Amino acid sequence: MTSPARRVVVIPTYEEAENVRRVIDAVHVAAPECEVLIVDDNSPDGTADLVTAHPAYGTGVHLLNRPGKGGLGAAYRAGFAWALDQGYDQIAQMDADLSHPPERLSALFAALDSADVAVGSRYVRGGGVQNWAWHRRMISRGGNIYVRLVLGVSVHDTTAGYKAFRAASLRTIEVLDSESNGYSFQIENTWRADRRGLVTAEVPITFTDRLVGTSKMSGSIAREALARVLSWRMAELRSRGRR
Ligand SMILES: Nc1nc2c(ncn2[C@@H]2O[C@H](COP(=O)(O)OP(=O)(O)O)[C@@H](O)[C@H]2O)c(=O)[nH]1
Ligand SMILES: [Mg+2]
Repeated sequence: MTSPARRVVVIPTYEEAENVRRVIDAVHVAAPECEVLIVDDNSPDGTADLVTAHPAYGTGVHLLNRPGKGGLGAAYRAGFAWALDQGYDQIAQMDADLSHPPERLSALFAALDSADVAVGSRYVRGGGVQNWAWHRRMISRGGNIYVRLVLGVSVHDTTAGYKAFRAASLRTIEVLDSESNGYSFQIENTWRADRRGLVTAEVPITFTDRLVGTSKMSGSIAREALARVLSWRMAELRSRGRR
């Protein structure tokens, strides 16, 4: 008999004291076998202290403490490096603010039976967005159209932050060598998975805007994404030209 897959979900936090305990507990209710790794960038609001105070700290709950706010991509690289090193078989990622429904975590992991990467998707049948301001909807929709046009990937929700990977998939996409500091990390991995021939499944989810705490989205994060997507495509065209 094969042993069950070891699972972990990596959750980056910056100033998520109001959410961190709730998201950990919601994951443990929805997917009791799944451990949680919080990657905190030394949040001034004491997010990390709430993690170490959790009754499951050291068993089902883990903490990576980083020295300061270094961006979402950097936090995820640190979290994924830890998870790969610890030998988990399946590694998921989600936001701390409960925008990503923990009830869908099991469906994401289950999709890994037949796919290398599972994307929690707002933009397939059955998926959606709730309570999001119109300008965030526009940025998300417009961003996805831009990415699909420029990079030509078939995934509908290329900016999704709710995903699950087989450990081998993270190695195949060389996630630890990704370039993005900010939210373009999500696009970069979707694109790398596509180009390296991995099978990506989209699992419908409803994304609900955070009820508490504030968004860390910024103009510089959006500009980084626009510029990187273009530079990745240019690099591809240049290397095709050389061949
Ligand atoms: N560790 C870390 N987490 C971050 C950073 N920036 C954002 N996050 C986390 O990434 C997740 C998504 O950020 P959020 O502000 O909700 O973005 P939005 O949903 O696009 O408005 C949340 O869990 C944040 O706490 C960062 O620089 N470092
Ligand atoms: Mg959010």
